[in-house]
Amino acid sequence: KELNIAIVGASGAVGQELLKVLAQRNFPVKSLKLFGSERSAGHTYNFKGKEIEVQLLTKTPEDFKGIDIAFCSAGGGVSKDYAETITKYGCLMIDNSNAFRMEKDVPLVVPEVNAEDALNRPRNIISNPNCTTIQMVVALKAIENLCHIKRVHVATYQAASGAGATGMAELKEQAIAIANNKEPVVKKFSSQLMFNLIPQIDVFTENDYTKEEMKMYNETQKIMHSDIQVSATCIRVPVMRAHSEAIWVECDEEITVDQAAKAFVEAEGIQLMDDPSNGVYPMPLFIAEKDDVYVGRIRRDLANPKGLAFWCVGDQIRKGAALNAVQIAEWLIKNDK
Ligand code: 11C
Repeated sequence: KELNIAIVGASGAVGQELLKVLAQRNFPVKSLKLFGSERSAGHTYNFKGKEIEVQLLTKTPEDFKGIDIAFCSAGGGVSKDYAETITKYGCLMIDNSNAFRMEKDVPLVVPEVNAEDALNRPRNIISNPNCTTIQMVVALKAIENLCHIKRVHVATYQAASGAGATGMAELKEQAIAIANNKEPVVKKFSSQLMFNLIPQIDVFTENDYTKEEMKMYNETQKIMHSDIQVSATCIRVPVMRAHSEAIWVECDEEITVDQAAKAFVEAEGIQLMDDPSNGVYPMPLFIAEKDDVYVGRIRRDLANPKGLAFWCVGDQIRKGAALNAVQIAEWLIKNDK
């Protein structure tokens, strides 16, 4: 069956990736409407050889009448403001923002982990988790299948793409400026990112963790239906578009490196890349634009007998956003009869 699709936030980094992913995966698109802000309305984008003009997003529910699925990626404020408009006539909203993720009547879905949650969506909204959470839970699920994970410590190394197309442009402009002995311009990030690390993503909360770090705590529990405790430190790094994570898990029982490696090999959506003595491990430069989550550097945690440490890299715009949203839709096409 072919579907009528909309993309809200078509000009953004994720909107643009959605166009690519839908085309590359030959998603069954009958018609495609693009929506955007005043700034992007009127632009045209190519989809499978056809130029499609971005329409201004307004509060006219009729614009979404007949649309089966709207992929939304225009920020939390827009998602909140327009959810009613989008869903009024039965359109399913697959929302990439943080607007509804923790709401009880909105499923938060990573198909490799909790696809079935997508079937229960009373508001006709499904949330796509934060990118750092998505790649981590794909990897954690493989371990959880072996043995319950009690707690996780994670340090993230997050690419400029997490701050959108303007974040990527700023990193590139800073690199060019520095190479030309000019002062790098800082607009999007709180400090110069090139040649630097910024240990703050999103704002701080009352417990001194950032919102980004608390997303990893709360979203992981919701997706995995687990009491798992996640303590994260999220860092912005001068990498273009794949996020990396150093992860330490503590399970109820001891699991071996071989058991974990086998679980990663067998898991859906994971590529094991783990031959450190030959310099083989995932690196963000080479994982950009790949679909899967890459795992390597698996080892026993020296500081914890029931612990295991590993390294995990995933493309932030793809599996961390656009691809995961499209995979939710693909799963529903197959399973929501
Ligand atoms: C970043 N993870 O890397 C963020 C971007 O809640 O959807 C996505 C924020 C979100 O900056």
